[in-house]
Amino acid sequence: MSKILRQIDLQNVEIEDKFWSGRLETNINVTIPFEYKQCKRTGRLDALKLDWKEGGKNKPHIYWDSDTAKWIEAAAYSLVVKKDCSLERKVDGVIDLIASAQQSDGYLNSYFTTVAPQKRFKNLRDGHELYCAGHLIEAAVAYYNATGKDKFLNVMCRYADYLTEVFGSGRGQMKGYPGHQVIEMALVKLYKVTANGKYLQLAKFFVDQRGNSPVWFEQERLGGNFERFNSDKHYVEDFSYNQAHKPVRQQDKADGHAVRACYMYSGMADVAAETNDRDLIRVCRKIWDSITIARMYVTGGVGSAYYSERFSFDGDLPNETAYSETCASIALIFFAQRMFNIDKDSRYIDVLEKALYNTVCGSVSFDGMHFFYANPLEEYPPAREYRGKYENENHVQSVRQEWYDTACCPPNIARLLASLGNYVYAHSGKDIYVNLYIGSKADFEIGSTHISLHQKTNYPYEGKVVFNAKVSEPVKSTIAFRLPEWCPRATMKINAKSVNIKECTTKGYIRVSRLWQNNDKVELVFDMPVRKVYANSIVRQDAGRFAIQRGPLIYCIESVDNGKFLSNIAVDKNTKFTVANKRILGQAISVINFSGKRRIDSGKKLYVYDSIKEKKVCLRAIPFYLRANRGLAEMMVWLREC
Ligand code: FUB
Ligand code: ZN
Repeated sequence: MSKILRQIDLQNVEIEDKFWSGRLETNINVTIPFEYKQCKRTGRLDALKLDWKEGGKNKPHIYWDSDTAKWIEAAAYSLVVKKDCSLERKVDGVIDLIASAQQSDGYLNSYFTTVAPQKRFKNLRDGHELYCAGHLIEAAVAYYNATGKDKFLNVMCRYADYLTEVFGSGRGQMKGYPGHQVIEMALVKLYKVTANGKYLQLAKFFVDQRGNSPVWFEQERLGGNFERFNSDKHYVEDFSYNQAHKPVRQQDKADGHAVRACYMYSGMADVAAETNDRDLIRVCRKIWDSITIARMYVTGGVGSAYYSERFSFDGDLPNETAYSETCASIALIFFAQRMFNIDKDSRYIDVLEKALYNTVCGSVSFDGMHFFYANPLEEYPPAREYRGKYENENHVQSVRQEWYDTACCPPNIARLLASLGNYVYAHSGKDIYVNLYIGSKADFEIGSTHISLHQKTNYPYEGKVVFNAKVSEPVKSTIAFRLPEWCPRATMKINAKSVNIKECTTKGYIRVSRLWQNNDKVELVFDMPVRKVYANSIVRQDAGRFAIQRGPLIYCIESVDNGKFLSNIAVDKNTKFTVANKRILGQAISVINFSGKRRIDSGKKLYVYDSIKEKKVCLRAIPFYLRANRGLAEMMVWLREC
């Protein structure tokens, strides 16, 4: 296997970007403090005091610790970006609570310790203990990397040490694995920071143990002391909900609960990369293809089925009832980045960019205090209200919510945004990869030479990107610039001299190998026309429709701009799309104007014979990430054509 790329350290990237900086500041200044208050208000923090008694307020829940952990992780990344003593003190306070909740054998879980102590590890399928452990480990690693303080890391090493005793293939060890993955990725992070190989081994054990016969979840269900969490409805005997329907190496399609699945695929890629496991990489590639060829929305959303929040079957991508959980797109981003690090192919970052700019970016409001859990591609508020009331679809809302009982998404968004700097570049040896076009300054060491890259751009609304290189001495290196999949034509100049892009592009990267000199300037221009996207016929819901895309942004129409009953609208086949500037929420936004027809009813009859009247209409689309910001509105991504 060729060298694995690594993301560069967060402290080496400084984002200064028209599109992102404001959002990232809001994340640090508003979202992170707001989510702390939510964790406090709902009892998540106090649960760690372990003093809850039956009949008391705020009964701890099986996955509360994971929300607190994700909040710490977000805070840790934000401390790298911006020093903040008062936030650091707050985190230290929570870490003290976590440390005080640790049991003498290393075990740590606020729910099981207070509510069901005799049920520890008795229901791995639903209990979320290893999921909470995973998030806590990730948070501890992030906080250690951010501050150098090792209290939390030591607590989590003790817990992980205990887990390596409990789980494994040895005599007397449990052969089980988590019902909700994430610990696989976490253990690899812990291994990288401690160099303790037993953590990597445990991650590999969890990967390879899953789905072996007899399936662990069946054994524990039939065994004594099985704790039920009212989630049996998700289980059919094929065990696919938890990706345990087959041994992992025999799986070739993304299946089951989408967040669990994509966290697991990310963990598999981690284990494969660290252990040079080609067979596991082969499996990851197959699963990647199954997602991106047949099971992913044009917005980078995955897990289309509301029922069980899961991947369903090829081409099943309904719009109005799409689940497309925010966490699932975040998990897809993790998977994409890991696969890119292994294969160095732009196809992974193309998907990462899609999920980032459309689903994730739109899942938090501009005020930083409202979040989408599900991200449907079509919205008709009365239908949503009905489903919320009678079909109990309480995670799918027409407008962003302040919090959810199951609050996995809000702190996940916060940690992803706080670590955005990790996704812009990658580096290994003499190779630097530019993956995302985000205004930034980044520092790299190539041997003893220091390179600083300064990127300036108005992406995603404009396709021009300028880089200025500062080097401590001339240095031979390859800088690879991603050629986005959506771009039909690009030009590049180095120090005003044109580059033949075709000649130096491999695996979607324009690879510039040269002796870099101080003040070298690279100018990239990506043509950014408005493009129509058509779906393959396996997506029956999109037949006769197209989506609008410009740059990485998917657009949608809303009733606020286009009137009620969006499904009455059809776009002229030959319409011209014009890009115009409009201020929305105080931001300069590129909206897209075009023309079409709207059907008009001739009376109140439900059905009429033979023909219907139409009128010409001017239409406007806005970026999908901006939807639902101007009151309750109908919204539609896939448009009919006439
Ligand atoms: O089970 C914990 C979290 O709740 C999952 O990651 C989400 O999909 C939601 O089901
Ligand atoms: Zn979520």
